[in-house]
Amino acid sequence: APAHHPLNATHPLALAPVTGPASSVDGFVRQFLRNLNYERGVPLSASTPNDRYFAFAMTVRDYLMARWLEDLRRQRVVQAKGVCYLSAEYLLGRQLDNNLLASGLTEIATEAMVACGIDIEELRAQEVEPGLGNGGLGRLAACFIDSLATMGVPNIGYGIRYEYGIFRQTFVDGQQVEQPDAWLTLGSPWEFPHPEAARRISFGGHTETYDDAGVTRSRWVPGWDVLAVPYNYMVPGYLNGRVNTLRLWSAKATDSFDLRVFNSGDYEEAVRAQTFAENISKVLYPEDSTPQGKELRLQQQYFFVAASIGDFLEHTLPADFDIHKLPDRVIFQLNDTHPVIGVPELMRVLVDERKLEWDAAWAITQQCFAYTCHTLLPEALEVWSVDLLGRLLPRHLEIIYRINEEFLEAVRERYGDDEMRIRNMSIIGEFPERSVRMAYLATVAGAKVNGVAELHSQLLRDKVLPDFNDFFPGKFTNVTNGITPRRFVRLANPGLSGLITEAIGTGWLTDLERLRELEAYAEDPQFRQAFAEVKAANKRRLGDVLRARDGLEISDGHMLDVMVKRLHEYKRQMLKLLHVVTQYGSIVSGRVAASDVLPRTVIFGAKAAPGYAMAKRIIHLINAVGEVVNTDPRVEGRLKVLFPPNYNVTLAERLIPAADLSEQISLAGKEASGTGNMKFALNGALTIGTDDGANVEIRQLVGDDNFFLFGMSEPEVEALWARGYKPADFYQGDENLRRAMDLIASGAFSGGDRSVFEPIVSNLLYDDRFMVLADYSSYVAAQERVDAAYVDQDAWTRSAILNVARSGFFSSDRSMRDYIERIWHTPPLL
Ligand code: B1H
Repeated sequence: APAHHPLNATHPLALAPVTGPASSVDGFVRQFLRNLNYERGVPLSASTPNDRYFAFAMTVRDYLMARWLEDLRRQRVVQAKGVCYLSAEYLLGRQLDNNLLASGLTEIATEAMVACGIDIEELRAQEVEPGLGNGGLGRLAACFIDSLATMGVPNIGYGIRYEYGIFRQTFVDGQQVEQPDAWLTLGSPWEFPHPEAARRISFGGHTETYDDAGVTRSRWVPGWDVLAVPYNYMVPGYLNGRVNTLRLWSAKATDSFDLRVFNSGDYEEAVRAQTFAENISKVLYPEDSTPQGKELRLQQQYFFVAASIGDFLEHTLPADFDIHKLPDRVIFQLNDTHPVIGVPELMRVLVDERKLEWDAAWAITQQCFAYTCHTLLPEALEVWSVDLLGRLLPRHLEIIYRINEEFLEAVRERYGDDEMRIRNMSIIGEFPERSVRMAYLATVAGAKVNGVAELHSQLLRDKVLPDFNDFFPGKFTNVTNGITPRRFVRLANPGLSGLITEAIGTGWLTDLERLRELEAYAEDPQFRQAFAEVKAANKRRLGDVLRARDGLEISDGHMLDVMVKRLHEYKRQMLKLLHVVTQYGSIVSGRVAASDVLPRTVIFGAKAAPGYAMAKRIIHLINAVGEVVNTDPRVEGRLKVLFPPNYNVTLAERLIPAADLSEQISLAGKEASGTGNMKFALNGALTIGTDDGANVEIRQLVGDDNFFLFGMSEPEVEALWARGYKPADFYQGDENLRRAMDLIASGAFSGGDRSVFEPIVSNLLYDDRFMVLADYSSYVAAQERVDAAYVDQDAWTRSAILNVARSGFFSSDRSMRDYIERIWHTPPLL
């Protein structure tokens, strides 16, 4: 340890174990006021809500600090194998309540604020959630690090401290307008900057060979560099005294930029150069599922991965560590292809810097990485043009070429000169331009490759990477996604949590399969009644939130039908909307009396990637339909469409517990897993869904009677494509569909202007890549079954309870156990 490290301090007080503040209301108040006075520099009487939020958060932090330091010390001493989770996204959500819960301080802290006359809700409202992710992939990373801390598994999460997270969505005349997410404006009490631990990250330049004692070696002569400054965040386990670390990197200009001021006197140019460097961690790319081959994005990826790998090797490992034993100490888990540039980076460090033989370095590298694939969409598989990669990271491109040569050599040895196969398996693609296929690089380098749900993993093996599966038997595996029950059940749904704990005790929060014990309670009328009351209370609570947040009203007695997720054609928000338009059309044409329609409020929440024109048009249409449906007196208020803007983790925590019906309606074979689907089931919503992603497993577990299945299966989708899909045939063949489409096309939702939504209509009629029209009739029929089932409230509630009782499998703790057993081999540190 360096000289300033506390382990080396000789003062007797420095040697005593660190203790947190006393766990009592008085102790909390004292520490809170101390933080307010000494950290914020204000007296309580003159403090702002933000001051009080900061002092409060710092007090919670102080309690966790002793555990954090102890965990860091223990991990240094034990040197057990741990997981470095490499992820470009962490969609954390608010931290305050989670950290209170984890430290067991909720009651003490609440009483302490009452004692000070402070409204704790006002403090909660101050926190801006760190939206450092797009959707499911980023939220998954956040759930995983929560579970690892709760299980006591050594883990560092590595990522990027974006100055601007996912944009804030607003609607202007029903259309999405993006605002920057300046989440750091008021600072964050949860982060610990460590500028002294900054690392220099290089880019550009060229490579050269040189003679190293008779051996010809290659080396990189970079052209420019930036500093990566780490910010640490606590990741507390649930009531187990453990705290892991999330380490996010922020870009800062190196002094070489500043020097140019003096050298050239060109101040403006120097400042420009600084801005250029600091742009690297400026903003999260808002494309979910469809990465753009932008240079800045590759810079971001290399920036955080090089900093993380370097940090782990030089900072976390002891100075005398034998690098050949690296696989015994760490597994770098690649969250999709975004961190895959870490593969050639580790090779570069081992070969160029540590002077290992290529083969030895490659053997180590192949054991130290594992790759999780999160998609099946071909357009989502990341590729980097050789041109760009070679300009930005010339040495890494050389290394990739050599990895590829040796790999293709091995393929040749195995299959002979099967040029077709070799071209198909090459890490370097040739069309439309020479480029590096990052998923292939990850597959070749990774010890394991996993998909995120059973169906997805099977399709990965059989359809996306069959040649690789053949070549690397045993490399492919599945780990079905999960969600943390601490945030998404305990915190989001205190009513349900209380009910569960009353029935089966507290163990379920860390052993979610124990929810099975609730099955018996599904038959208990009293329990059903209590369960239904919780759902009703959650709806009222959501109503309060939507009223205050957006001025929206939820009507009493309505079924809440919720579809929240990124806006993407494959997820098929249009299918849900066609159902709404169908119902609306039947009412206004008089075919169905409004009084015969089951009252429903349909809630959408979705952000569209700013450059995704069709997605934005669909958002516009949802708002336009809502505007008309909600105000047409003929509807008699029995059908409503609400679209609160800026769906995020904080809103999800209110929406999901209030939902009756969960919409999981992607085209089969397109949604890798989904994780919202799990959150809804665990909060007692019934699912209407296709046989896609993890829906398949949800349905198997909860049972067909408690799940509304519709639509084509994946093989049926394939078969229809093979026959030749003509969406217009479905339009012609279904009167309801024709009416709904015609209503949109007629301008009924655009003040008579037929041109506004024409691109949506013609896309569905003549292209419809995601087969909305093909699944329409099956969907509408399933919705009729939903309507019929909802009439029997008691039976519905029974099904909802069974959904909760049978969904324990979807805890991210279980996902972590699967990763540990199948991939990582990193047991908990007890
Ligand atoms: C998922 C992404 C994704 N899959 C590229 N792929 C991104 C791809 O910034 N980018 O370029 C961002 C995100 N995200 C999602 O991962 C899947 O669609 C879900 O089905 C899955 O549940 C989730 C977690 O595995």
